[in-house]
Amino acid sequence: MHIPRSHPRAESLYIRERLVRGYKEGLVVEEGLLAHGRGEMFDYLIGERTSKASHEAISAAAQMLLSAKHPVISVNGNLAALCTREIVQLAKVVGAEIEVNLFYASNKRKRAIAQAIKRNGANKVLGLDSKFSQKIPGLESARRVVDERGIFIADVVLVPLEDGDRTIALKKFGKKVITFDLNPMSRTAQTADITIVDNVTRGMQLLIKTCKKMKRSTLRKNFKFHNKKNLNQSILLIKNNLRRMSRA
Ligand code: PTJ
Repeated sequence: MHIPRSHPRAESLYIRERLVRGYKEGLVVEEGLLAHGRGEMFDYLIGERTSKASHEAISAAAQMLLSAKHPVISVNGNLAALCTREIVQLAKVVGAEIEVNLFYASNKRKRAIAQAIKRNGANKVLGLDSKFSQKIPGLESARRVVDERGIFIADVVLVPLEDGDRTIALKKFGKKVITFDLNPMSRTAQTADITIVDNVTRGMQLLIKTCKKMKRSTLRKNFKFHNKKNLNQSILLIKNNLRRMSRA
């Protein structure tokens, strides 16, 4: 479908197209399309742009990733479809491993996702070889199966579009968790160490830029970030936008 650039919602329609293409190529599950719809609704409520609070969260995430000893980017179907190139770029900038980890797991989809990432320049993608499988304790879903060279030994895990149970399990397992979630009230958003309330399509690009800039300057060793306070700013932004819309 041709979407004219002048269309008022061109950007979100392009994003939707990318996700549908990902679905047709076998990267995304049907449930992923539904999850995206949920995200679109929250994106609308935050004004479809990166807020001041999200810029702060991105800055904190860059600090955490660059200071990590063994950072890992956890990739699911939606992230693979929306940010294939960015996953590889970010991994290179911060020296992270890339691991495929799916809620609705199948080997076929894992392979399709890994191939798409490799086509965009990654040499290595973890999470496919059962020889290296380990389990995160306290988790029932397929996402408990992780790679012993990746998430299992990671100190910092970036888990965009995550489900609440795994965030809690990862935290209990001693990991620092960074997430992208457009819903500031979700269990993942509320449980992670750093939640970036932004569309992953905008946020990943900004995170890469911020990491590149920070690498050139000095990293602050003991940076402080209050996730709950930051999330409250996003909730307030939604409240104010709703109030403005209902007054108009
Ligand atoms: O590929 P799989 O098998 O691992 O499955 C992935 C999905 C996304 C289906 C699975 O993780 C899932 O069901 O996720 P949830 O629990 O629906 O959570 C998705 C969260 O991400 C929701 O809070 C959405 O608001 C949010 N979200 C959706 N699209 C975006 C987003 N956040 C940032 N950017 C988006 N583009």
